[in-house]
Amino acid sequence: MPVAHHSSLLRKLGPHTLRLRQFHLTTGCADKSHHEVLVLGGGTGGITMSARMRRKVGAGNVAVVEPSEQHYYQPIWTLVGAGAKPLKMSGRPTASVIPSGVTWIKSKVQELDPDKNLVRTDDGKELTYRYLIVALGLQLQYHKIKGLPEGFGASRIGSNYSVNFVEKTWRALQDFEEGNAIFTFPNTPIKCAGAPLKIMYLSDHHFRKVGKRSKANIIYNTSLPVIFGVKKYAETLLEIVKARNINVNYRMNLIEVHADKREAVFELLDSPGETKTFQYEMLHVTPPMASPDVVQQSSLADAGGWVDVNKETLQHMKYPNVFGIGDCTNLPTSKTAAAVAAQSAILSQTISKVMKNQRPLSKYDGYTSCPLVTSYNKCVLAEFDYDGEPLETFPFNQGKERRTMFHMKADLMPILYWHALLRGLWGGPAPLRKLMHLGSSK
Ligand code: FAD
Ligand code: UQ1
Repeated sequence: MPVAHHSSLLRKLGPHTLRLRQFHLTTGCADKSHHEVLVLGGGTGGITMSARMRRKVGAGNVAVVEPSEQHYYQPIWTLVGAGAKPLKMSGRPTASVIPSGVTWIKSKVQELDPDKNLVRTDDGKELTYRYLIVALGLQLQYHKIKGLPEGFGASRIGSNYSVNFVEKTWRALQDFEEGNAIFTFPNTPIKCAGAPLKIMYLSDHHFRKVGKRSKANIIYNTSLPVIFGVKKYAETLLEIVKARNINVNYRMNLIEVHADKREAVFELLDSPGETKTFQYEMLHVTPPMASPDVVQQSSLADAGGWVDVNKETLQHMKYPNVFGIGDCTNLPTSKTAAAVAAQSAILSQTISKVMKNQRPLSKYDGYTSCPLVTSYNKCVLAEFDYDGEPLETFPFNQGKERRTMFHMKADLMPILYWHALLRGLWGGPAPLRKLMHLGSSK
């Protein structure tokens, strides 16, 4: 019987029958399953931890919840936006990165109920677990800027942060004729805080390569009071800005885009109520970001909405069988894949101890890294810890622009990502650093 006929018949039969039918649907169709280890999110942190947990408890005891058919290596989008790599090299089918034998639950997490060790999905599944690893990443909030995301339908505007808009950055760079090239940094925590700068430096180099640099006024409008949070690298980045005649404006936050008129409106964060409007020939938008709604609405969140974990062990502050990794957590370090790598090694050790009813011992030091691409062949490899102290892998000064570091970022890192990190075989460069600095305290 067609559904429409079926429901009109039920309506005729009255409210009692309707209630019965609802009861039947919710009880009869509830799809329940239990997993020893349940991983939420199949991005960098989720796949990495699935691989590590598979080794620990066996593939049959691990499941990962991820709605997307494609898994993306996001760090390469910096080079895609600059036309140096094709977008297609950033994605692989999720099915191909799920560790073999691990269950892929192709659904979206809708509700977290850690008091009942329960997760609900948008398609009505109820998943219970013994141990939960939350790796849900963060949400991009283009909609918080008036005129976006619909403004991306126009030309001369792009954003390396989204698979949908990253190729528009390269289009805008190619279409550039004369005027302001504006790069923004929002008033929220973001992933890879160097990425808004990298595309600016690459644009400068691109304009020089095609002979248009004299026609471009490059402007970096950032909500922050500094160019980069770590002094050592900020000094280098400021020298480059000066040498290449780039204008940096601090405490400016993009709030509105009139894509039809090519106008960008910024609020002046230190003069409440005041705004400044810029005409642009090209605009690169870094959107505001926040923890996923499903995390914010749960008892796993801290006051800021992020998963509230112990800074050293990554164990949840309230629920000892829950753990967090990556961008969705409140770990006070820069949100990067490099940080996820270091966190994954620590979290594995934490979970091993918790599974044996012992106290976790290993301590995450906040290691994170940002390969600050400064041109089509140079890079400053920033590496630092919770205190913003440099924690460099190589035995040379990484505060300098280097060709070797560019090739590491562009050619070596993707291999390390797909073949080592996602297989749970790369826990960050700490062992390499110790080897390279034999005899020193780092
Ligand atoms: P993600 O990898 O984003 O994964 C989150 C996953 O959760 C996604 O697969 C998503 O589909 C899924 N998800 C979301 N909501 C739900 C839900 N409700 N239910 C189920 N699943 C859900 N890092 C570096 O180390 N070096 C770099 O040079 C670098 N450059 C970058 C440049 C750019 C332009 C960008 C965008 C990022 C860059 N990063 C870089 C950052 C890096 O990509 C992230 O920090 C890293 O991917 C974080 O991993 P994650 O697992 O926390 O989140
Ligand atoms: C890293 O481990 C990592 O994760 C795989 C990245 O993401 C792509 C990075 O960008 C960097 C720089 C590291 C750190 C690795 C080394 C060898 C310094």
